Amino acid sequence: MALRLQVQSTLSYSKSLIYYSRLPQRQQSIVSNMKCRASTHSCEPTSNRRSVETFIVVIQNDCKNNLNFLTYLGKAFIIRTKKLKEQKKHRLDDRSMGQIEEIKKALDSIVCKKDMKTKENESLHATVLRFRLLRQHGYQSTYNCGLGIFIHLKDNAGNFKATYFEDEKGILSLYEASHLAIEGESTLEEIKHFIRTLLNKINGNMESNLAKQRLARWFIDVYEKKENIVPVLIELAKLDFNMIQAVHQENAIDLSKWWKNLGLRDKLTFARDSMIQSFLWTLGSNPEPQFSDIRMELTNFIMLITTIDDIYDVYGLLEELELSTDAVERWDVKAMEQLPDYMKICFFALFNTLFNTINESAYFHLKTHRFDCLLFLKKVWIDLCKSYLLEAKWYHNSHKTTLEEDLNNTVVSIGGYVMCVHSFFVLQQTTPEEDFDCLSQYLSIAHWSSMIARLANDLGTSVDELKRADVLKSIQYYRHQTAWKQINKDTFTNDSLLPQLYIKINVNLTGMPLCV
Ligand code: 0FV
Ligand code: MN
Ligand code: MN
Ligand code: MN
Ligand code: MN
Repeated sequence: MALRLQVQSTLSYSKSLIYYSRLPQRQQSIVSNMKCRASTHSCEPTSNRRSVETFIVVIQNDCKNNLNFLTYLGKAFIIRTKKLKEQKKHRLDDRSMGQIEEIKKALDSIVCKKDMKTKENESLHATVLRFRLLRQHGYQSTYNCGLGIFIHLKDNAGNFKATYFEDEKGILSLYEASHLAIEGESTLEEIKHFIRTLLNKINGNMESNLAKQRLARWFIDVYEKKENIVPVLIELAKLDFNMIQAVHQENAIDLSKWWKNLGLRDKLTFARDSMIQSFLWTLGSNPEPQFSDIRMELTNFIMLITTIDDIYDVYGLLEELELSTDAVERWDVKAMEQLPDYMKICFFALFNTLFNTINESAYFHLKTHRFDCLLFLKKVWIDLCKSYLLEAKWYHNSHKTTLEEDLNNTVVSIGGYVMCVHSFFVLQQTTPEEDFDCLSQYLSIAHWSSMIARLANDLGTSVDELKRADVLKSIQYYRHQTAWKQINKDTFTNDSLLPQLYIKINVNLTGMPLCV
C-alpha cells in the first residue's frame, strides 16, 4: 500500500512539474497520457513468493499527443530565444567568461571589506545572500566573519527578532542558507528549526507563496504577479522552461523505449516498474538540458538496481539469492546458468547493460591512465548484491539487528556507491596519477550522501523502522544532520580533486529520496 501511494504521489509530483500550464491544449504533458495498470501475476508458479504490490506506469508510445511537445526542440523556438536574449543583452549576456571574472571580483571585494556585520538598514535577504554566495564559492577564511552576521538576528534575551522574520524573501534565503552549516555551527542549526517551525505555523498565502518560489515553474507565476516586471524576461523564462521540459520528455520517451525493449517489465511482473521514479532521481541530480547522456545512463542503472532490490527483498527465495550473489561475485555470465529463468533474464540484462554502456569509458581510462576502473565497478556491484543478500538473510531468519549493524549494511544497499562509480565513468574527468586518490575521494563523499539517502528512504518507507522507538528516530535524525555537515565540509572547504559536477550529483541525489 505504501508503495502504491509512493507511485501515485510521484506521478502527481511529476505532473505538477511538467509543462508551463498556459499552453495550447494539444501540447499536454506526457504524464497525463500515461495509463496505470495493476500488476497481477508473478513469474514463477510458486505460491509462497511475495510480490511488490504496485501499479505499473506505462508510457503509451503510440499516443500522438506525446510527440507534440517535442516541437519545443525545434528551430523556431531556438531562434526566438536568441532574439529575446539579444533584446536583453545587457542583462543576459553570453560573455560568460567575462561575467565569471566580474562575479569573482565582486565576491573578492566583499571579502576585503572587514566589517561584514549586518547593517541596520540592510535587508535580511542581502545579508544572507552574501553569506551564502561566499560559502558556496569556497571562501573559507570568511566563515567566522560570515557567521557573525547571524548573531544580530537575536535580541539580548537570545530570541530571534520578530522584525527580521516579516520579510518573505529574507526568510526563504535564510532557510536555504541554514542548510550550508558545517560542524559546530549551532546558530545556523537553530535558525533552520526556527524557520521550519515558523513555516509550519503560518497558514494560507505566505506558506504557499514561499513554497512556490522554490520551484522555477511556480516562480514564474509568482514573478508575473509582481509590479514592474520585465515582460521579455517572462517570455524568455517560459520558453526556456518549456524547451528544457521538452528535452526531459524526449529523454523519458527514449528511456521508455529502452525499458520496453529490455523486456524486464513484461517478464518480471512482480517487480516495481520504476521508470518515472528512477528518471526523477537523475532529473533531480542533473536537470540541465546538456546532461541527457548522464541522465539516461544513470536512470538505466537505477531501474536495474530497483528490480534487483525487489528480487532480493520480495520475490527471490533465499537459496536463489545465494546463487545470484555468487554469480555476480564470479562476474561471469557462465555462472548464470545455475540461476532460475527469471533471475537469468534480470542478471543477463544487467551484465549486458554494464558492458554496453561502460566499455567505452573503461577503455578510455585504461588507455589514457592505465587505470583499470572495471575493478571498482566490479567491487561496488558485488558489494551491493552482498548487502542485499545479508538483508534477505536477516529477513528470512527474523534476525533483529542493532542500529549500527543495520546502518553499516544499509548504507551500502541504498545503491549510492554504485551510482557514484557510474558517475565516475560517465564523467571521464581525472588526471593519471590522481586516479586512485580521486576514486577514494569519490567514495568518501558517496558515503555521506548514501547515509542521508538511506535515512531519508527508511524514514519515508520502512514501516519497521517507524515502529521502533523514538530513540531510533532521533539517532537517525542526528546522523542525518551529521552527514549533511560532512557533505557541506567536503563541498565547500576541501581542496578537492573531485569535479564540481560529481559533487553536485551527490548532493542532489541526496535530496531526491525526500521527493520521490
Ligand atoms: C529504494 O527502494 C529505491 F528507490 C531504489 C532501490 C532505487 C535506488 C536509487 C538510487 C541508487 C539512486 P527501497 O526502499 O525498496 O530500497 P531498500 O534498499 O530500502 O530496499
Ligand atoms: Mn526494497
Ligand atoms: Mn532492499
Ligand atoms: Mn526502503
Ligand atoms: Mn532498513
